[in-house]
Amino acid sequence: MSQNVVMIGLGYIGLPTAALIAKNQIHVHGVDINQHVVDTINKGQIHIVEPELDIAVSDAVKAGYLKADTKPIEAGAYLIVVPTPFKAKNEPDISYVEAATKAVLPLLKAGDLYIIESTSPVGTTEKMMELIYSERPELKDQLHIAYCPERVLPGNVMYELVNNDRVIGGVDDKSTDKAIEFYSRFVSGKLHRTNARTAEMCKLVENSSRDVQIAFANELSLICDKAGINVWELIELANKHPRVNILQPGCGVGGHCIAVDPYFIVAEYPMESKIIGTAREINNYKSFWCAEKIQNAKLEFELKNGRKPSVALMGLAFKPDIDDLRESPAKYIAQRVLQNNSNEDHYIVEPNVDEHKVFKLTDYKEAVEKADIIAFLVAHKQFKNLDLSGKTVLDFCGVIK
Ligand code: SAJ
Repeated sequence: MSQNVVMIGLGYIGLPTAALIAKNQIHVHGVDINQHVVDTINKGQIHIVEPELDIAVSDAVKAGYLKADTKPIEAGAYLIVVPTPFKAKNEPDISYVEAATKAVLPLLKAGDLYIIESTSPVGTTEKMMELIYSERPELKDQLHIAYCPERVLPGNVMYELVNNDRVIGGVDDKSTDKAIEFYSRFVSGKLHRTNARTAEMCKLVENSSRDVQIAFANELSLICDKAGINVWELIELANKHPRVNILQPGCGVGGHCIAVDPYFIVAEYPMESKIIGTAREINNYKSFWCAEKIQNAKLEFELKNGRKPSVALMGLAFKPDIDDLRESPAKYIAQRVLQNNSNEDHYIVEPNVDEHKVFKLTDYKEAVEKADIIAFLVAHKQFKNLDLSGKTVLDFCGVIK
């Protein structure tokens, strides 16, 4: 197998993976449809926020092992690391995977390795295999085709890419062997072999499992609110049991993975995926419920004090201590609360972001000082130990517990 790798997709996963492969002195030709991304990388710079990625990319480009382009070239291995977004009704859209496959199709030759890393519905790898062999029948059974999901945590990508175990599933044994051989050159975590369908399902199940567990914690928070029980204390006590490990409730589930991947299962197996589907509903409902709670607190305040309150919405990110606001339940809640109330006093706080296109941001200390109602949406470290005396506090994420 030739050493060269073509990486299609230079985003949050593709670029760090490309840099890691290049660090191991394998030539990587990174491909992205966005010319700005290509130019930025070729200058040795990056277009996303991820610790240590800047140095890895700049080193790889300087050493001549990483080059970006808008078109693929001939190589020994092709990695597809593009997004799999949604169509209407929460159905996965594999058109980017398809387009990437079509782009490399004319370049493929016997013995090449073709790997999909993009989160994909079960059966996608086989579908792409059929597409490839229908266009290039002379290559039938001569390619090595596999699926290997990424499972890194944003913010810790450069470490986890190397150290996490990987699940690798080929369309046949030979493909699995070849893919394992490939990853063993830059991954030090264990490489677990399986078939393509199981590997695809494994990624979906990992994130669905977390979603279901968070839904359980969120459901408890709704029950405890009615029952007059402190849910944080309850969970801490229940977790003293050696075989119980309940996660933390929050204002909903965000990010680009856990709030999304379960739908890949539900869309295809709706009758069988009752718990997975309901977990999605509970976690979505939790955000709506938080927004309603804030509205109710405002009305109560007005009835009691004869004036409209000012409100601090604490946090916009999708989880604590990051600057990523995409698919964020806190952002959804802020939007809902501000709807039709824009003339009232709202302080929007996000200490990890300097400026926002839509929201006018306020320093967290100033917001807490000025507001009557403080709603904690994200448990950022800055929010612990603030003086909240005299304030109405809505703690949706366990900042004060
Ligand atoms: N959350 C809670 N309660 C908890 C834990 C998390 O409400 O006890 C919320 C967070 O606030 C956030 C959401 O869940 O809104 C997701 O956060 P996360 O830290 O659980 O996960 P992500 O989305 O940053 O990354 C996940 C990881 N998957 C798992 O932990 C099973 C990561 O390993 C995957 O690589 C990533 O999804 C992905 O790309 O699929």
